Amino acid sequence: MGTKVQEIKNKFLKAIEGIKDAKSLEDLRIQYLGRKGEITNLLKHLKDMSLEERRHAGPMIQRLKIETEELLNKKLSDLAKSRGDISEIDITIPGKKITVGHYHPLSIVEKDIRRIFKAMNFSIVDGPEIETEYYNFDALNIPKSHPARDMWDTFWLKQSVPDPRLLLRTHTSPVQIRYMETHEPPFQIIVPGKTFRFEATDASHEIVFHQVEGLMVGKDVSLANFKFVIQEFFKRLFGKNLEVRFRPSYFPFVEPGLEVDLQCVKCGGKGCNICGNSGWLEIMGAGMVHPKVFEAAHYNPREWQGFAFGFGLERIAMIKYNIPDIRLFNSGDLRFINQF
Ligand code: FA5
Repeated sequence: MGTKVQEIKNKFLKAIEGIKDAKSLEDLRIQYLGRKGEITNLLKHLKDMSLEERRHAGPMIQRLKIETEELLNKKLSDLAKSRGDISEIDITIPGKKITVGHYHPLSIVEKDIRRIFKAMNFSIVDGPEIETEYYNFDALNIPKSHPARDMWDTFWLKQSVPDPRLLLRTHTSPVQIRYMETHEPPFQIIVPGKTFRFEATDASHEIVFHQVEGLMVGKDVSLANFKFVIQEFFKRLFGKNLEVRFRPSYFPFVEPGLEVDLQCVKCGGKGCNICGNSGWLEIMGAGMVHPKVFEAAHYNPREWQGFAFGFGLERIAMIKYNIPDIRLFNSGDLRFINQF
């Protein structure tokens, strides 16, 4: 009987080695342990043996049966593992910490600005970063030979076709014209976007920066409306009431033109290092839309009036978070960025 058991065992071991899938494994199990299986038959035969033979053969066949079952189970789990059904997961190992990303400070401030103006019923509008000379300058009442063009140092594009002349927009104001060309007043919009100037960088100037343009046009929109809107905007952005003051200034596309100053967010007007001890922060250019700009957009300037403004997003973020140098925004320095 010993030889027979050993024979079956060897045959089984050889067979199981070549098994590659669960179906063949099940066939193998049936072949040996099924109702008419080879090992089952051996067990059935025990009853025909003498007591002496049974004592000897019984435990041997039982051992073979157990070993065969164990090998079949192991093979089944090996096959599952190699298919990726089961991995060796140790559920007691502490989880790996996933570092969660966060918004860049400029994105945080831009989202705040969008939310505040949206709540005041402004629409959010987009425009191209590569602009034509016409929209960036001419339509905004800045003709070719006018010295005011020097206010905006410009990146001109190299072109194989000379007309229209293309540039990287120096401000978001061209979107005023683009929007008016395709919409009827009354309306109020803001235009957040990227702008480019060919100038030396320092703590408050970058080559690539962001502006937010504002434009509100209606039958009787005035600077009083502008003052309310802008004061309300700052109140919601900085979470407190802050005074705003207007100083006369010059931009070819507005008349009258203004510089808007905001009461210093840090010292409240007493004077500190942020406001250069003046108590005020220069914050944006603004004014009433120039009649020539309305004409360029085919509006009747006697019928419509409105205000426009434009401010630097970086400047607002620097004030809000007390950031001393504009170049930090694009520095890629994690010590800076992880503070937000
Ligand atoms: C303009 O660009 C006008 N288009 C704004 C305007 C719109 C006036 C509508 C009237 C009516 P200015 O060149 O001053 O204006 O730029 C506006 C703001 O952009 C500045 O106050 C400043 O915060 C920001 N800015 C300008 N140049 C840079 C620069 N190189 N780097 C970072 N921010 C800048």
